[in-house]
Amino acid sequence: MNQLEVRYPPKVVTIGLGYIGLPTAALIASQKINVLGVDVNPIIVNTVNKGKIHIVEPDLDTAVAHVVKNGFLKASTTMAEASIYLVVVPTPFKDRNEPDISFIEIATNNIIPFLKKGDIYVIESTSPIGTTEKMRDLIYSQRPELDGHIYIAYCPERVLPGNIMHELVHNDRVIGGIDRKSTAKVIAFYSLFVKGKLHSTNARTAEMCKLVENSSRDVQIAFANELSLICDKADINVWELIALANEHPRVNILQPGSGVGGHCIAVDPYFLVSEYPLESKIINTARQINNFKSFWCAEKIQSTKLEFELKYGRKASIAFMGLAFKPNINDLRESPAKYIVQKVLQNDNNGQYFIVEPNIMEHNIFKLTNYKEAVSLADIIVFLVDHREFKGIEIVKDKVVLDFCGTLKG
Ligand code: SAJ
Repeated sequence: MNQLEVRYPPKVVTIGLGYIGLPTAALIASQKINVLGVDVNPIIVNTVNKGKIHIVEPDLDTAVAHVVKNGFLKASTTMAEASIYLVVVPTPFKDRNEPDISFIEIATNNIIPFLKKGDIYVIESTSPIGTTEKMRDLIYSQRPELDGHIYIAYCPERVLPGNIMHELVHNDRVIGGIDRKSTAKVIAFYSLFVKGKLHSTNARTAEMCKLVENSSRDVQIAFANELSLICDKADINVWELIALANEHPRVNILQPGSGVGGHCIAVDPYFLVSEYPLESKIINTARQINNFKSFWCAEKIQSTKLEFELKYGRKASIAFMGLAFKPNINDLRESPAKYIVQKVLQNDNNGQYFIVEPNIMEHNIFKLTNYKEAVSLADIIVFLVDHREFKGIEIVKDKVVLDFCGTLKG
């Protein structure tokens, strides 16, 4: 039997039952380890205790139903004693894009009274550099007798929404302890449920690694978006250009789109920019370029609409194809497509619009239209998200098409 299971009664508390916390809790529980999932939201807690889920993620429903039924996962709004505590709460922004670690602090303060020698404390939440050390100091300031007797580490998640249940198991992880014994102990714990490699480092490097991974993707997407702006002016097809450039053995340009959205890549780079503004020039510029791309798309739609109206002497109708923050998901958080639709509608709310999002049934603000119907009714068709449903869609010749995400590139 694994040494860890002998030393510690296998009881884990995950604080936060969101997009990462709930799948993580279910995965650990699937190893027949007792897990308590703690969340401030009683609706989420009740949902999980019924074996149901509050988010859309493939395979998560069956995983949660199974472990709740077998008694390995329970949810609660209140903390309980355990041996291993995982903090998986959000880190939102304060004013001026500064990260707000108050949820991590609150979770840690709730854990502190339960801590005992030999326990493990891990932060998974995306965090500014130095957060794990700050929490170590907070813990030891209240419980000095534990100094050097608990294991503290940072272990960021890397999973892609839509493929979380697979990636949680198979992705490599970076684990950074506040000291070597913490790193080793936390690696031993994660090896119970992760099949990917577990790479050891210190807490600060692990924190920065998470921020750098998402900033790197943001910078690369900004390059593609910048090319799309140049190509628009130079009358060059950006999709063909990138495909040709990528034939070079050492070039791998990503795809331009209607901007960068989601709760990670559009957010995490600010954690570096806000703390290291002088040093993070490319990262900051990439954020600006990707934000500008959405603004530019909205402007382009408006000028195209105006041109149409001047040419035909009547109002143009527009089909907005996609609202999600990326293809083939139903998540609208920080979605550039949603921003663009809102911006166009705000500027002219008397127009005729068909808003399409095949991954959701209904929306509380937007009236949704079936995508085939929208394409046949609208004068101007705007592809905002490269959903699989839109591929190969037939568009009659007299329509004006704005393809911001390469749906028609073939
Ligand atoms: N996008 C483009 N062009 C591309 C690729 C993406 O415009 O070529 C856009 C997407 O449409 C979307 C945004 O970028 O609006 C982000 O999408 P994504 O698929 O790149 O990433 P996320 O936000 O779903 O997940 C990212 C992942 N990070 C990296 O790939 C470095 C994931 O592994 C992380 O776990 C996740 O952030 C997170 O939670 O931090």
